Amino acid sequence: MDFTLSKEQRLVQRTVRDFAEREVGPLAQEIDQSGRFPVETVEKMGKLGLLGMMVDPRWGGGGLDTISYSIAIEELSRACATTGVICSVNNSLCCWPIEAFGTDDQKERYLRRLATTGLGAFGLTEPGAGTDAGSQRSVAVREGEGYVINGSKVFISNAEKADIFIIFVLTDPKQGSRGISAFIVERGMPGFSVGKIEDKMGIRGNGAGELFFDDLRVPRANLLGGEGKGFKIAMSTLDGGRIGIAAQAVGIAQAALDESLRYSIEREQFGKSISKFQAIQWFLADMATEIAASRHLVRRAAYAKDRGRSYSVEAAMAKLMASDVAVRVTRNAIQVHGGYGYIKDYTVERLYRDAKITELYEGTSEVQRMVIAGSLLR
Ligand code: COS
Repeated sequence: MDFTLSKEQRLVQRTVRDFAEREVGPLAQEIDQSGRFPVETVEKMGKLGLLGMMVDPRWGGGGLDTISYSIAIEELSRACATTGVICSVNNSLCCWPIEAFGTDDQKERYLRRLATTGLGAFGLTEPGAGTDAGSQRSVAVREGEGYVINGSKVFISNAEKADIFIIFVLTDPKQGSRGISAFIVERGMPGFSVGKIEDKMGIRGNGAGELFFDDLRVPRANLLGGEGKGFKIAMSTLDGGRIGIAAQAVGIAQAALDESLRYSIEREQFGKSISKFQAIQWFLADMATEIAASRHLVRRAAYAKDRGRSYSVEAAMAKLMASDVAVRVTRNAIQVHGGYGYIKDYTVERLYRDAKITELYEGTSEVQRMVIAGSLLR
């Protein structure tokens, strides 16, 4: 595999890095402190073509490959991890399944919006269905030309501001995970509401919250991919989502290395820059090595996806490693900063809190190990 970036991929990197440094990074601390959803950034990302990066231009998307996409998510997350995941959810978890499984009518009505001006959310997790995603409780019952849906979801990223939601509910409870179906629902449909937005340790501005379905009527035209196909749609969507989260983890870790380099060069103790001490140099060397290895795993998964090969295990490996590295690198970045690293004025304090969720959402590290081990033992 040749991972030299193409001219187009380098252009994406330069463009998104420039946008992230100019427009995204300066808001990161305020978003973290207030927990505010950065709606203005979403609008700007739409104008720049970042909301539907991999979507076919026919539906208003950028037609980019997955490597370019992973570079964009890395750059956004390096500046602000909240913004990185808002963008990743829209691209990987909302645009992708509609493009892969939707009808032309659904693409016209929803994908075009998601790729330009809209914002999506992915409703799979329920209070009793986290890692065991197959044990859904929400139910859709056929009625006339459509379905009536009752149930709820929790921890749904973008819930606060999204206008289009892909939700997973049982259409045939007797069939277990084979009885799950996916529906596209819109904010404002009678019977649909967004509940409490969570006050979280990190990634504080992505408006993650509850969804409620109370006799929510959805037309049959909004069933995505056919009855009973929901679990496979969710799992294959998460395979791509995990590339995005792994890229986010690389971006967070890179930001921690950037901060550590800057601080260790400027900070003096015992009459010289602390970067002259081997104890600090070893931290920096380990950080750079682990980040490079994680980035390679992300690009390897993206490369497989772009070539139409299976990428479930590659994505799981990338996410497992990159999230572990992000937590370790951000923790060690605080160590390099000493007491200053524990203070909110210093970016590494936020990066450490932001990094933790990458080991949890879109499948915990244990789920990634289940996917990897399952394939080894099959
Ligand atoms: N792509 C397509 N289909 C898949 C798939 C994938 N990546 N993984 C599993 N499937 C299919 C299987 O082929 C199987 O199909 P059949 O019913 O036809 O045999 C079906 O899905 C069930 O598979 P499996 O038995 O492996 O499912 P489990 O219920 O044992 O669950 C785990 C497996 C734990 C890996 C899965 O539930 C999971 O990923 N959980 C974490 C969910 C998650 O990431 N949540 C975060 C939500 S978004 S923040």
